[in-house]
Amino acid sequence: MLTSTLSRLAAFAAGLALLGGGAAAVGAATDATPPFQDCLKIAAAEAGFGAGDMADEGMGGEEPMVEAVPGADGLRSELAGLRLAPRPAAFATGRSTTWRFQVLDCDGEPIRDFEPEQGKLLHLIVVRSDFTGYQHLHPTLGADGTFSVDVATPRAGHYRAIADFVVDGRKYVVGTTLTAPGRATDAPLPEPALDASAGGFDVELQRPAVLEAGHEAQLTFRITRSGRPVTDLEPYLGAYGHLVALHAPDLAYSHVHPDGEDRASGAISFDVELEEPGTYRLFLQFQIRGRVHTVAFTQTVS
Ligand SMILES: [Cu+2]
Repeated sequence: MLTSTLSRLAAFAAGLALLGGGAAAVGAATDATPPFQDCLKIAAAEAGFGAGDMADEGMGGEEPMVEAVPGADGLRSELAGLRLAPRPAAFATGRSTTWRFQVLDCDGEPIRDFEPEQGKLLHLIVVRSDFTGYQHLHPTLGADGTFSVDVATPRAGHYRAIADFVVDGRKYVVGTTLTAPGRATDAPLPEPALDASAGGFDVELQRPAVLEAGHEAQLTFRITRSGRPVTDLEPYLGAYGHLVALHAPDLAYSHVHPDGEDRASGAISFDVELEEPGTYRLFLQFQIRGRVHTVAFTQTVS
């Protein structure tokens, strides 16, 4: 125990020494330090960005697809030169708290040049460790590069905050854990199902008989009200439906690309490729008459 603490302290000291060296270098020769875009570009290439799987992903889609940096699953706060830097916040159980954070570049400076995706600079998903309390939020970016957003923590426990954004043509997903104090217990994940309801709407999931990890599959959600297909789906953030897939139990985040909709029959389709076998919770959001509804499905991938 003591040894590991000591070695961690040593590693920390070494890190500090490195930081000090970097700062000295910056001071000595400003020209030698590339602007943060170059630094991030190099870090992304080192992480494997642009190494190939763009070709098949880009085919057939109508919208230009932004390629994600490898490892963009929200499981880490640092990714390819970027770092999610949360401000300390005292979350109170049972209410909302304003949370502030920055995204720091290679030089530790807050990034301000976010490229809007689906009309927003940054998409933030917040969900409790047991996949309850799902929130899809759009934090406001201040002039100093600080984002702020009201986050609800209805129950005590740990919440994962996952930020999805585009910088310099690359998609990044980083995450951190927010804690609401108190005694916390996790509810078991609901059993896999093909039906879910919210706000008076029933949603049926149509999928291939087997979902295989690493293989693309089409998922179609059919929305009905009182047994009749809805015909009044409205665009929400530039699409008729938004789908987020989170892997259990680690809450790893997957991107899902919309594949079209049939408004006359209330159906929304997605091309989904889930990389890891296991259990997933899928969160679908759609808008009808100005209101956004969220339904969730548990699904198993072999
Ligand atoms: Cu969003």
